Amino acid sequence: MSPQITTFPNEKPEHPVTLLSMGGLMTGNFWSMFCGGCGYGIIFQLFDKVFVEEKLDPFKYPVIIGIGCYTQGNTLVPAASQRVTTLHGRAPAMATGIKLANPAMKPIILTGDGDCLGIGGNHFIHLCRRNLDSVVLLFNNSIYGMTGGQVAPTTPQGSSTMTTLGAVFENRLDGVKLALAAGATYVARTTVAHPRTFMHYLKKAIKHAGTSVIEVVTPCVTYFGRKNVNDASQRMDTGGLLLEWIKAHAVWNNQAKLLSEAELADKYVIGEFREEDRPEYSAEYEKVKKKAMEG
Ligand SMILES: Cc1ncc(C[n+]2csc(CCOP(=O)(O)OP(=O)(O)O)c2C)c(N)n1
Ligand code: SF4
Repeated sequence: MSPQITTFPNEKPEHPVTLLSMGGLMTGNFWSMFCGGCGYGIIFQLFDKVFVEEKLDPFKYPVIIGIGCYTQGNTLVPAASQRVTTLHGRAPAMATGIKLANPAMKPIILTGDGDCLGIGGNHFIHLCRRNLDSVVLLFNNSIYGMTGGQVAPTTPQGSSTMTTLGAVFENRLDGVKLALAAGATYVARTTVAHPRTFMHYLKKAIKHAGTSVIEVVTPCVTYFGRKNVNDASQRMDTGGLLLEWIKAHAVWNNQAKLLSEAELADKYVIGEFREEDRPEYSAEYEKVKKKAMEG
């Protein structure tokens, strides 16, 4: 994709890095197509800020994007980023190909809870197992947003969704535990309500050699918030109410040790869970290639 960026006559860009938006493209007026109160705008703002603060060359960090509401963020990443929008759940396969073809690249995978833990669960497991040098930003909004609010693997028990009659009774899948079990070597979880922590973790993940997984809990006002109430029985139909709920339900991992399974059932345990050095897939693959070339 060309690093050349364009602005549109009616658009008033306030974004510090990217001056192009899909909304601007389509209407000449709007900054993005995310719902008001959605967390994705915040995430992309912070993502770009990390590139500026760390003086990263976006060209070296191809952005591999799954399918979900966040996919339109492909217009909000730094202008010089190379972007690939993949099939639903298949970003890890694309990232693996890119990394093996050009080990100097470090793919950054943007994926939703449905994309990564639902339809792409198998691909995600094997990316972590191989410890491919890449960063996975796993956006957990507790729902399938783009397709209309269906129950997701991450929807908390007892919640209400567009496709469940009464409360959700299924067990919730924990993306962090899955990444740890599968072998990812940097694993963390944070929320949109903890922006500095998110930036800190992302900076570490970019420097880490191996598979880094950062789950980011983010509000979907339209399909999760609007269908559910907070502890004061208010419908969480604004970004503020849902962000406050996320913050109140986020528990740091050292405090979580003092809580029971039942107490943690509707919580998001945040913090860093693993940071270790282990042989990285593309480096090992290069050794095999060298050996083969030597005959
Ligand atoms: C193979 C395939 N199956 C289903 C779909 C339909 N689909 C598109 S996005 C999506 C849900 C995405 O949810 P998530 O990854 O959680 O992202 P969100 O929209 O919540 O940000 C689904 C089921 C698809 N595009 N391709
Ligand atoms: S449906 Fe939910 S996740 Fe999608 S843009 Fe709207 S608030 Fe964000």
